[in-house]
Amino acid sequence: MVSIKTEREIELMRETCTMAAETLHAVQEIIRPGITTEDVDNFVHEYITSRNAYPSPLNYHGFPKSCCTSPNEVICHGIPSKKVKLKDGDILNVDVTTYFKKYHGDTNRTYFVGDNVSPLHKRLVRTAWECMMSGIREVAPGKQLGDIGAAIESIAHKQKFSVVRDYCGHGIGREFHEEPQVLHYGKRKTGMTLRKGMIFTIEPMINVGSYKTNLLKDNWTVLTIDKKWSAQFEHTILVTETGYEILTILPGIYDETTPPAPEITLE
Ligand code: EYF
Ligand code: CO
Ligand code: CO
Repeated sequence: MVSIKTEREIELMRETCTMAAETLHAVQEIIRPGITTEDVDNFVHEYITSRNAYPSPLNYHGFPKSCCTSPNEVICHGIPSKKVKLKDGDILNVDVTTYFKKYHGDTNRTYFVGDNVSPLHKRLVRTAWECMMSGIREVAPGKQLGDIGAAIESIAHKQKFSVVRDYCGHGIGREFHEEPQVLHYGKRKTGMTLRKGMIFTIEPMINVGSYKTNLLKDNWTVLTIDKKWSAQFEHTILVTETGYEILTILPGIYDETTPPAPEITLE
């Protein structure tokens, strides 16, 4: 059952989602060569708990940390660790979910570490962002989930990148993960029809090489099967009367007009 949020619930979702977006904005300031992914986790934990909120990943299905940190060939659910030190030229996805006033807000971004990210990996990150935005632009009452997946796939494939199929977006609200599952691939005019008041994430994972995944023995960390790099962006989206509202943007600071690597133009 997909829940249709009331006006009061939407207000509460705006609050938690804004906090998640503010956390990611603050994280940007600490990302540099030499820090560890545990430093990122400590920062996220302190930022969220000092605002009387809770980091949703902590203890979720037993997850041991407050956010996911996924560098380079890690697709998602990377566990922050003092053994993982960031290097100039790396990329790092940080995935933050806040639980505030009983509602979850979920967002992630892929950051450049230092000034020496390769042109290929800059294009990968820019493409992942364009994929997410193209999926978001499909959202409106009467449109179908397959329209979102088809839009994402078409942008990724034009760049000769692949779309991860094993992990997907999800409904969100009182629960971290609710129905529906939001696939990042698919066919237009297929799948569930969108209705005003639905809230879900769109979070495509885009790979340089194969779309296939490899779950590490820790049972959390998801890697690309060929060790080529992967990038991801995520927003929490409300279906409105006429289209969509992105709940995890910071207007004028981080919104539809602020792509990563703006110097790149995609063919
Ligand atoms: C193989 C978890 C991880 N699940 C999802 C638990 O939606 C998320 N990000 O946008 C999301 C974040 C986390 C998460 C953090 C921990 N988990 C459950 C089952 C398998 C798994 O990884
Ligand atoms: Co997330
Ligand atoms: Co999510």
